[in-house]
Order: sequence, then structure tokens, then C-alpha cells
Amino acid sequence: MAMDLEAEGEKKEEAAERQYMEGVKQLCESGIKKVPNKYILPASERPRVNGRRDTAAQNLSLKLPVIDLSLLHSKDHASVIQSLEKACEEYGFFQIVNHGIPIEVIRDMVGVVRRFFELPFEERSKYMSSDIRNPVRYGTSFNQMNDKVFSWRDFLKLSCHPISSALPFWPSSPADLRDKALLYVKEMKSLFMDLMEAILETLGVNRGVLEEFRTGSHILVANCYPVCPEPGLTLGMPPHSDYGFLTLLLQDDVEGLQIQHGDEWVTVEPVPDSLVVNIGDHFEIFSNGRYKSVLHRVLVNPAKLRISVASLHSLPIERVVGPSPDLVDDDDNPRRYMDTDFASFLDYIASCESKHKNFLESRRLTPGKALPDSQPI
Ligand SMILES: O=C(O)CCC(=O)C(=O)O
Repeated sequence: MAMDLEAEGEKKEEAAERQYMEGVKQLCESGIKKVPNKYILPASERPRVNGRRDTAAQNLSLKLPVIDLSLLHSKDHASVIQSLEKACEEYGFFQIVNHGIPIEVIRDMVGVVRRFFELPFEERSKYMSSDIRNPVRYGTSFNQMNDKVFSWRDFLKLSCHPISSALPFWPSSPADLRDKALLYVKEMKSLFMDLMEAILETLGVNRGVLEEFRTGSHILVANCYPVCPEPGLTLGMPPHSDYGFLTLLLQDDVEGLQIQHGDEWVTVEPVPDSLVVNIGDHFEIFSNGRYKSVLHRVLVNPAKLRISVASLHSLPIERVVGPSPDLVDDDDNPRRYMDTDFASFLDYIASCESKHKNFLESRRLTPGKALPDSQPI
């Protein structure tokens, strides 16, 4: 009898685990009224502690620097470069407006992503894969193969480089997804190149590396954060930093993104049709620590589903990234990071819970830590 009960309990648990793997959208459609234990964070990691609301919930939100990119190619070039430098140094995050991307391309992208997540589960699940090297991947949580506590988020990841070999793998439904996403991806790439050129100028480094970014890695991550019945118990994404050089983030009009600024978590207010830009781990390494990749997380809410689309850019995946020689000086500014490459980052996230900035920490040099033999870029 006891054995029967135990076996039944195990069966139920296995069924629940399978259901969690199918994603939050699917879970919500089963009519849950409470957040399952699988998603409940330890009290110290929750967005509200002891019933008190945290900074975001008190509506203390941060006005990130807003940069008008149309001025980059005007007589105000020097002042835009100065604002970019200040934004990268003080915040690691900024918003851009007048970026030149047609508004319909932006709105169509959010629209088609929303329609993708509204598809029946059978359609979405065709793209499920636990292989992080797949050119298309539908999944849930942050790192679902390793997360002990799941995040309240489903995602669709699309490889964008080389585009001709990635495109045939992208979802064929909704029927306009490939067209809409392709237009968006091309705009993102060109905006990324403009931003990189300007930010390399702020660092005063040799800009020879710019050409290499043309064939660099580019991944699009569409995120869906369904309505959550108990948003104080879980997160849409745990605190993390991004691995690449720059992330260009499109968020809809629903608040959720928070960045760590000083000791506080502060909400990044959505600005219509703008993009949020942030420094990634590779850029922190390249700048030898001058520009920091900043921890960020996502809150969920009880009223509105939220959509965001992150465009992650870096150098070609086989390329070794290290501090720029122009920013290393053995006497005054010694090298602070080991070289790294994309393959070691992928191995790292496949093998552990990649939260916070622990990949970057693994590359940080401390006095006495030996340098590997590879060369910096
Ligand atoms: O949804 C957001 O606002 C942030 C997404 C994010 O941090 C990511 O995709 O890495």
C-alpha cells in the first residue's frame, strides 16, 4: 500500500516535471491559480521580501540616459560620443531614440512574436530542443536543463548568422514570421554596427576590429512572460548579464526589466519605439573593465503578458576575445581578464546554472592567476 502511494507520488511528480518543461504559457492555459513550487524562489531572491515591496514596486524607476542617435551623423557628433561614453561608463545600459528603424518594422516584430506565442502548443513545440547549439530553439525558464527553480518565461531563440543557413530553420508559422523577423534582424545588424563604431570611438581604440563584427555572432531571443498569479514569488528572468558585446532590446509597453544600479533594483521604463542597449560580458573584457556588463532581471505581473525581443551581438564564434591591447598598460592598467571564446561560454552554460555574472567572474584575473597562452584581439 505504502509502495503504491509512493509510486503514485513519483508518477505525479514526473508528470508535473514534464508539464513544466512544456513552458509557462502551457501551464497557465491549464488554469492554475497559484505559482507551483517549481517556480518559487527562496525568500531572499524574491522581488518582494517580507511582504514589503521592493524599489520597483514603489515606482522608483530609473531614467536611463536617452541618446538621440540621429545626432551621431550631425554637427553634434562629439556631444553624442560624450553621452555614449558616460552612459557606458556609469550605467552600462542606455535607451536610444531616433535610431532610424522604421516604426512598422519594430511593431511588426513585436506583433509576429506575440502571434507565435499564441499558436497552439503543438505548433510551438516543434521547435523545442535542449541542444543549445540548435539554430532555432523554443524553450522555457532561463536554462531549463540546469535550473533548480524555474523562471516564469518562455522563449524562441533564432540564430541569425549566417542568415542564409539559419533562415530555413526558423518557424514557418505564423506565415509572416520569417519575413518580419528577417527585416528586423537586418535593421538590428546595421544599428549594431553603427553603435559599435561609435562606442569604439569613445574608447579611443584602433577600430580595425569593426570589420570583424560584420560576420559576428547574432542571436535573436524573443521572450514571453505570461500573466502570473503570484508575481512576488518568482521572476521572469533571474539576475544575469549578457555574454556578448552589445544587446539591443525591444520591450513592449509592459514594465518588467530591472537593472542593478548601486545597491538597488530599478525598473527601466518602457519608452515607446525606443530600444534599450546594454554592454555584455565580452565588451567588459574587451574594454579591460572600463565598461561594465550590468546585472539585470525581469519581474512578472498579475495583469499583462509581456513580450520582449533581445538582439545579441558579438564577434565570430571562433574568435578569441581579450582586452584590447590599446587599453592594457602593464604599469598603470594591467590586463584584468583572461581571453575567452564563444565555445567555452556555451560549454559553461550547458554545465551549470549560469546566473549572475559567474561566466565573467571565471574569466577575471586575480593576482597570481596564470594567463593562458592565447592572444588578445
Ligand atoms: O525581457 C527583458 O526585458 C530582458 C530580456 C533579457 O534580459 C535577455 O533576453 O537576456
